[in-house]
Amino acid sequence: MKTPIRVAVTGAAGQIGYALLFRIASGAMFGPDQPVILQLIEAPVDKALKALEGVAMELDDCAFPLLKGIVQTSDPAVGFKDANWCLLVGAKPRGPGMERADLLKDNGKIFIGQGQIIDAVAAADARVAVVGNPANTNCMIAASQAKRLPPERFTAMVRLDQNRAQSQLAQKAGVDLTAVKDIFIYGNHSPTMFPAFAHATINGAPAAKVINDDAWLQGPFCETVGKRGAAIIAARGASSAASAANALVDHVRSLVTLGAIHSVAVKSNGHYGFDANVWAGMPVRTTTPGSYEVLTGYDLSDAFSQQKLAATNKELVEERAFVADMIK
Ligand code: NAX
Repeated sequence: MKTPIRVAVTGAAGQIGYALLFRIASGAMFGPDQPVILQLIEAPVDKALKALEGVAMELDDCAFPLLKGIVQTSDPAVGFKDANWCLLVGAKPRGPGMERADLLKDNGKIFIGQGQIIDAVAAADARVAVVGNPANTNCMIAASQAKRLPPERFTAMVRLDQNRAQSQLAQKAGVDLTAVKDIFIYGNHSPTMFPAFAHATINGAPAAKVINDDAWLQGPFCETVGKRGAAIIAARGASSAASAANALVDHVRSLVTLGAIHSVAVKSNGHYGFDANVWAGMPVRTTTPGSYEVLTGYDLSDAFSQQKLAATNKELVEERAFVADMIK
């Protein structure tokens, strides 16, 4: 039996948490032979902590053979202690009439604190994956506080957007989902994201040729993927939860699977025209478990791609400017 890995999850009693924890405990994230200890962190609010108790009871009741322990806490120093993976799902939601700058600042405070504590108490090999929105900038903020853990260890999730794009392309082409490959998300997890279809393939042929409808690819396709979250809220009356949890399972699973090629928001080193030090979605290949190299060889020099990349980069730079005084 392998040594259990410690997986810290913030926002554990939230709706994504509820769809996520059972998948981790069942082995979907780290594999069917990897035991886990779940370290569940909630806000110091009675209602949330009470709900967390209920979630932990349900985890017990699943009798998952791989689940070797559950920690419940509102103290991040306890929750992140020795964690190998820190999944930052909890965040403050945008309230009615709240400005984007205020949301960024309120969440900035949370992610500054969590970045510092993770850096201080998590395991030497700790990896961090951020889901709580605005995910890219929250990730940048957390990484900015780390002195021990390198910034490459901090990733934000754009996998839900990749999965959405893959599904849309398959439906449009009338093919099985698995026929669609190499569709990657560039930039921010927001409606400005760019699902770059230029290099996507369908049954090995260029997706643009198979679909043969540039107006759809540049218009409704990009728009549907970018605004899918809002469409789900409009239909369901609540934001994406099961699909978001599933995407986080995919995000981490791909990051621990050697050779996997997938979209992750990572620290930019200027690739694809992104400003250095914003966290932008781009394609990576997993090199060793938890580590990756950015794939820089995709040609996105055409005018449409350049305009999309510039727009999402601009938004990331603006978000960084909103919180610049906090991360000095
Ligand atoms: P919920 O409001 O259901 O749950 C959030 C939970 O986080 C709550 O239980 C709350 O008590 C907890 N929390 C708040 N502050 C905390 C803190 N400082 N420490 C620990 N826990 C804390 O939201 P849910 O639907 O689960 O969504 C969670 C986050 O994911 C939101 O920020 C949401 O916007 C974001 N999303 C990101 C996606 C992505 O693709 N990157 C897609 C789905 C989702 O919208």
